Amino acid sequence: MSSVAPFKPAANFAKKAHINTQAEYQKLYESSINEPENFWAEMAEELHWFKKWDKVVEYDFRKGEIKWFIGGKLNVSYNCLDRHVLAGNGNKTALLWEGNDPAESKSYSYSELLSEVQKCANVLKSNGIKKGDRVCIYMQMIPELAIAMLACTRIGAVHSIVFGAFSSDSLRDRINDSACKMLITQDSGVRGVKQDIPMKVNADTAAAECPSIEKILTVRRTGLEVNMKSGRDIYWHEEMDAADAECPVEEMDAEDPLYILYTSGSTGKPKGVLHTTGGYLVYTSLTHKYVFDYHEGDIYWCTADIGWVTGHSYIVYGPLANRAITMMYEGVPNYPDYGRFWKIVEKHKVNILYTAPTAIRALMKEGTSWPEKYDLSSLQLLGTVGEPIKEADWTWYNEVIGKKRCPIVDTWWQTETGGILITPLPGVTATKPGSATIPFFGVLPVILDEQGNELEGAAQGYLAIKAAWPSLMRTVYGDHDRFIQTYFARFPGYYFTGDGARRDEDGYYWITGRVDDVLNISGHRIGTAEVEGAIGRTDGVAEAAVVGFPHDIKGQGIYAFVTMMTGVDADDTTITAIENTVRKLIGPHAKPDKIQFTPALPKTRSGKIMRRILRKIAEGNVDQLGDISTLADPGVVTNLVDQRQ
Ligand code: 7RM
Repeated sequence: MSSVAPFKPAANFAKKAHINTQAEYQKLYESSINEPENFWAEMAEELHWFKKWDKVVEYDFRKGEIKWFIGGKLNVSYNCLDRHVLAGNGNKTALLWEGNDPAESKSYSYSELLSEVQKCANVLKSNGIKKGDRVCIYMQMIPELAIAMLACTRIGAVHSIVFGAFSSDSLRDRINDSACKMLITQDSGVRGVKQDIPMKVNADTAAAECPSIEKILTVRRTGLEVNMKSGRDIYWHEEMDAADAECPVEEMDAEDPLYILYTSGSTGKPKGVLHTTGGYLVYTSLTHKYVFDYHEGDIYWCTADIGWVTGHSYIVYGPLANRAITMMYEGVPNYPDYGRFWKIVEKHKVNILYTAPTAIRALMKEGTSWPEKYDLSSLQLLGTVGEPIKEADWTWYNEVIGKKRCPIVDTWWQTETGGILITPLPGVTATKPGSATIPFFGVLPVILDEQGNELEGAAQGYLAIKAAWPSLMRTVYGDHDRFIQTYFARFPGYYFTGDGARRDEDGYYWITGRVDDVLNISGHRIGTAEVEGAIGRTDGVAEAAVVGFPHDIKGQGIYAFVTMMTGVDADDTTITAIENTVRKLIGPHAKPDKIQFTPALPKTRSGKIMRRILRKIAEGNVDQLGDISTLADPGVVTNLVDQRQ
């Protein structure tokens, strides 16, 4: 829990914000909860519909049935492009692209993007893709990725994007799960120091075991010579050159599938999260406008990769539906050096920056000299997503990057939720470092106890959502029963998030982490995130991950894996310091039983700590580590096992 007083939005920020009084937020929130049909009908009017819906919403969580804007007809590409061009805004910038190489950047106006998307849609069509067909996209962060997505939506094809760092095996499994007909990729990719990520080679390896793939469309990014199989493989530039520049849009039903995105569950194979058309676009555009307080002309940069949901909703669909200027970056935060993010902010005069705590920690570890080299005065608003942010990291972001001028929106959501559910509204909500604060319009979070009782007031328990919102996933592709079992069975009548949360006396939500990470130490419920936050506030500590292990007396003991800042060595006094900090910030019951220092934590390529592996190591089951292929650096594990306490 934060010890500092809440941070009120700066007066000059609040003055120009879309929503800037508590009364206004309250009024809108209440109407969204009390009269959801009226509220969402009004919000949906912001989009273009070929045909209005007959009914706003119908759902039954027990059956996993969710429908929004029933009978409505619209098209995502039309809403993101044509609509703006037809309104006379074709010359306005849509997409800014910054290459991995600092000398490379590009920009597309709305007209230019529309013309590329139409050509690409024709390429898909002439290669046999029809409405409802699945198209797998396996690319790095290049403009053609966004163009391909929008082209799919134009003709009603369903995209399934596989993050560009996944192996060919993962790619194969995802293609096969949804029987994709086409695979779109690039010759090879550049990302940080990596200059030849073998995208087409991986695509070929995967496709060899994917009977559904009829065509592979390859963008030439690096010029690397790749194998082109005749009859199957086609080049993007050749097809685009030959394609007609006009492609009419398909009128889609609001509930027609828009995309599939695979996400890992706690067990088993990845789930194909399915999102549909109308509700998703209404919700992502609305949240993008209000959470980031987007105003015309603002330069908006979400640093996520489009291979994850954050990139889908908040690089491409939400921003483009709002006619925003959205930036896409091909590289990594530390290439060619730790100043790159700040150099990009200065170069493009970025106003809104949305990134992840893991990136903040990585940059913070290198000290303040990097951000100090650059002019960050264009920044007006900062955002975070993906995991709870520690107070020290929040403070660094606020002071060193935002110069205490920029509100920070800590946005809680999931692949499954499609859009941001718990977040401050930057012109209104006083923030508390580490809290995602309050629900967005139409979102009714509840805290449940073990038996599924709703807890009132300040409380801690399971985070569930009591009513449907428009961008909630509709099914697990090909396995509706798994959808029901995973999200609606544990607490009937609610959507269960899989997260634990605490609500404080002001009604603010504090995400404590996945519930499989909640520890029970001598009957005390302790969030691993809480202990990690405390350890992280010890001098010299860069990052910590905490898991449980079986303990004879306490039931569960606390095992902490700790990484020190670059150049800081851990010794016995560090252990004492950590124990003292934990005791002081949480209580003696949260003191780690074991502390293992490690040069690095095992992380997925999206930066999430793989606790499953740490738990096995902590439990001593080092022969049961399971699949470690999704780790960014599998080598980390050997060291962890060797140094086990
Ligand atoms: C957007 C995204 C979802 C899980 C979720 C949480 C954790 C995400 C926050 C957060 C604390 C946040 N989708 N999470 N945002 N925890 N504060 N602001 O990350 O599907 O990849 O992950 O991430 O545990 O359940 S995701």
